[in-house]
Parts: sequence; C-alpha cells; structure tokens
Amino acid sequence: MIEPVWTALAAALASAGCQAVFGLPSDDPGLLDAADRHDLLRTVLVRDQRVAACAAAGHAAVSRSPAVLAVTSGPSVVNALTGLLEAASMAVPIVVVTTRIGSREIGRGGFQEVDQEAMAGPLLKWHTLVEGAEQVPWAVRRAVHLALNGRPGLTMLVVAAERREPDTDHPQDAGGRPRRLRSVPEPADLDHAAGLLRRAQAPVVLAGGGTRWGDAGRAVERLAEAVVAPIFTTGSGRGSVDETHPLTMGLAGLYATPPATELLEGCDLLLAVGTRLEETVRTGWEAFARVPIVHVDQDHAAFDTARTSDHRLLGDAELVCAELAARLRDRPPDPARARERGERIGALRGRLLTEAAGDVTGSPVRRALACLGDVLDDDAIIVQENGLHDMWSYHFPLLTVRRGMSVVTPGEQTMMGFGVAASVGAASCVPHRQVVVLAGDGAVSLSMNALATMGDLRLGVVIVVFDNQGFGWPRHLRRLDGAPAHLTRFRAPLPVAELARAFGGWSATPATEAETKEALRTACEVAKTGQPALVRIAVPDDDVPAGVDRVFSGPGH
Ligand SMILES: Cc1ncc(C[n+]2csc(CCOP(=O)(O)OP(=O)(O)O)c2C)c(N)n1
Ligand SMILES: [Mg+2]
Repeated sequence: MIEPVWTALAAALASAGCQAVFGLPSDDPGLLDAADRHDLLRTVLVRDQRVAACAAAGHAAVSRSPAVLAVTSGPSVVNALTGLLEAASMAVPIVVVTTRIGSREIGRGGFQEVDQEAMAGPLLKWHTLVEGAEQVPWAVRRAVHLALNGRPGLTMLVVAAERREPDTDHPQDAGGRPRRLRSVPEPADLDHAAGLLRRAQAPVVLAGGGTRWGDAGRAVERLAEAVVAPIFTTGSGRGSVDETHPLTMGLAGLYATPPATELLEGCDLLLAVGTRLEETVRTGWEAFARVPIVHVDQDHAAFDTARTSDHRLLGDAELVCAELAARLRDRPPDPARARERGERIGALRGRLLTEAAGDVTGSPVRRALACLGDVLDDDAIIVQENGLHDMWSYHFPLLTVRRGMSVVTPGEQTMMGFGVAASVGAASCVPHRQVVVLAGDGAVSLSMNALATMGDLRLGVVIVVFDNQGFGWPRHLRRLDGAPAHLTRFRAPLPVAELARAFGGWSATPATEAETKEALRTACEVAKTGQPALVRIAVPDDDVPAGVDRVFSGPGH
C-alpha cells in the first residue's frame, strides 16, 4: 500500500509545476510508486542514483522547471551526491525527496541510517522533515519556491513516513504554483550603470547561467546592440544568446577562441550578467584582474566573490538588461565611437568565423564537430562533458548554438560521467527533440548504466564519443610535466561501439571525413526511432583544444 504521505507528495509536486521524478525503487513503495500513478508526473527509472541526479539536472536545465529526485536513506542518497554536487554548481532547481529510518532506530545503528542532512547539507539551500501528509502542501511549496528563486538550486524533503496523529496546525497551500519572482534595482543604480556603459571605450558583455531564464538572452542581445559591445558567454550561459547574432563571440576565458580573445584583453568595462565569474571564465584572460565590472545578478551572494565588482545591480537579468537598454537608446553612446567599435567587432567576428575552424583534417574532433553542425536540428539539445578532447565543443564557432537550441553543460565541478547521464533527463522529458551528447571514452565508462537506461526507455540520444583509450586530460597534464602517461591508459579499452549495440543501440566508427558525415547523419536518423546511436571517433593525444593549449602549454608550463 502506498502511504498517504507519498500520494500527497506526488500531488503537491505536480501542482507546484514539477514534471518528472527520477530514481530507482528501494525497499518501500514511496514517491516513485505514487508518481507512477499520477497523470501529470513522468517517472523516469534509472539504475543508479548518480545517474538519476545528473538526469534530474539535465531535465531541469532544459525544462526550466524543478526536477524531482527520489532517493532513500542510506547508500541511495549518498550515491546521488556527486550528481547533486554538479547540479548545485549548475544552479538548477531540484527537489530531493528522501526517507528517514524509523524514529525508534535513530542513533541505535538502524538499517541504512545516515546523517543525510549533514552529508547533503552544503549542497542544499534548504531542507526540512516531513512527518505527515498534512505537512506536505506547505513543505513542497516552500521547497519549490526556494529551489526556483534567487540563485536556483537544491532543496530536500526528508520524509518520516510513520503513522501518527494528523497535525492539524499546518498551513495548507493557498498561494498557487511557485514561480520565479523578479525585481529591478533602484533607478539611480541603473542610471549610474547606463552612464558607465555609455562612456566606455571598449565594453564587453558577459552572459552567465542566469541569462538562461525567461527571455534574458534576447534582452542581453538588445542591450549589447544599444551599447555596441561584443557578447561572450560562460559555459552555463551558452544557449541564452543566439551565436549567429553579429555581436556574439562565443565563450570567455579558457574557452575563448582567438581572435575573439583580443576583445577580452582590450576590454575597459565588463558588464557581467548572471554569472559568478567562475575560474574557467577568468582563466586565460589577463585583463580580467583589472577591468572595472558592472555586475548584474538576482542573488546578492554572487557579488564580490571571485573579484570585487565596481557597481552591483541586484535584479532579474532580463529586466535589468531591458532597463539598461532603454536608457542607452534614450541617450546613445557617441555615434562616431560606436561606429568604430561596431566595425572592429564585425571585422574580428569575420576573422573568428573564417580562421577558427582552420584546416580540420589534422583534428578528428574538429572534423566531427564541423560535420555535426550540418545535422543538428534547429531545436537540438546539446549535452556536454568536460574531458580533454570534447572541450573543443566549447569553442565557438566549431559548435554554433542557434536560437531554439539548448545546451546542458556541467557547472564548475565538471564531474566526469555527467553528460550521458544528463542526456537521459533531457531526452526523457522532451522526446521530440534531438539530443546529442559529446563525451570522452572515460566519461562513457562511468555511464554504462545510463546507456542501459537509454535502452530501457527507448531514448533516441546521439552519443559522440571521442576515444583516446583513457583519461586524456590527466594524460595531457602529465605530458606537460614530463611525467609518465601510462597511468592514464586503459589496458582494456572500453568497447563503446559493441556496448551501445548490446544495449539495443546503433553504432559506427567512422575514419574519414565522408564516413564521419555519413555516420552522424545516420545516427540522427536512428535516434529519431527511439534507439540510442553512438558514433566513436578515434582521437590522437595531440588533438588538444585551443584554449587548453593556449593556457596550459604556454610559458610557465
Ligand atoms: C568524477 C571525476 N573524476 C575525475 C575527474 C578529473 N578528470 C577530468 S577529465 C578526466 C578524464 C576524462 O576522460 P575522457 O572522458 O576519456 O576524456 P579525455 O580527457 O580522455 O578526452 C578526468 C579523470 C573529474 N572531472 N571528475
Ligand atoms: Mg578519453
């Protein structure tokens, strides 16, 4: 029998706007069973809680609605922690629902007793104990409200599903579906920022993950047009702006592609929107340390983290950008200077588009990305890892993200094994959209059971595996340090292609450019029929992404 508390939870989560519950069954019939019976909830059954957490993150990143992760006390919740660490770093809204052991067993060595609040605590914005069905509407509402608002993130409900007297004193849910609350700074603060942008000689706009909500990406574009400034994104901001827009220059920092780097180094004012200015953004950007920053974020904790900002605007990315753009349209920057700037940006973007891809014949990864660009749907979902070779995909315009596409990237943790698992969440919730994962063979080794789940759920995901028979990133660092690389080689390389087929999928190992094109085209067709399709690209060690080469191979290394 499903306890009333679980039925109440499923109903409350659905009415709070949650669409999917990720997990795998444990001992008691609980949330998964109740969600399975609920018409408005999709139950996504995986085989590993770590995959469930990444899948929930992938779902939340694409759907922009809070995902639900169902775990239980003990190894179940602990196994989810790595994925939750990444999800917290991505700032995606997830409500974790877990159980608690019986109260008489607490502290007495009870079965699967674990201090889950202490273990998950640093990753959570809030958690509470739920002791009965009557407490559920309030608890779910608050959990979803806090997951969605400010800097989005994780909340946890610990359900003690013991029969006890109903507590009639609990507030019932009367406020409707929780939504993101948006605000704007004081007019004087906006006026000051507009003045700084108007007077800057070489302003740069940087769009972070906070610009992926609402229509913030378009608002960023309009503001950049009014200022006449190039737009860069962070890894998690990618997808908010249309990279075919003439002011976009791809990613900043480690992932910046020359010659766009010249704009970053020549910048005299940085407008940072919805970003915590994480290390990958600051890496390989020398001018960053001294450039004045106007920082826009809806979370005051984002300010003065990696560096002190010069002017802080607390508010919603879309609304703040719209306010600033209106001010700049009313009183535009000096037209001669704006024209000059526009010409320089246009010329650099022209060089970026023609020079960056270069001759791709020596780089199987770049060649595969070039071929992939031809087969991506207008609303494709691209899911990224962060191994050595797949980092090429962070370099615009080797991959160009158009309006309508979505990108799911890991946050600052860059957990190996994130991508394939996250794609399960993306694909299971939007079955009509093309989902393409870019991953290394090491990452795919950690994703075996996610492949199995794709077979279970008939998820037509395209998986591009850059195979160097081992852990290329640590291998690269060892090579630079003159240390032996054998620790990073697999003695028994992963038979990725055979594995995909074993799990009911399709696979190919193309060698030439023509074969790569054909393999990716077929993979996309196969995926449409609900079959996972894996394309294995053999990669040599020296196919090192431009940013890594620039930053990690230069003087001092
Ligand atoms: C869980 C976890 N462990 C270790 C690392 C450190 N790490 C970063 S990339 C990498 C190797 C990834 O190998 P693969 O997916 O094959 O990509 P490659 O670097 O070979 O291109 C490792 C071990 C990590 N990011 N996450
Ligand atoms: Mg590898």
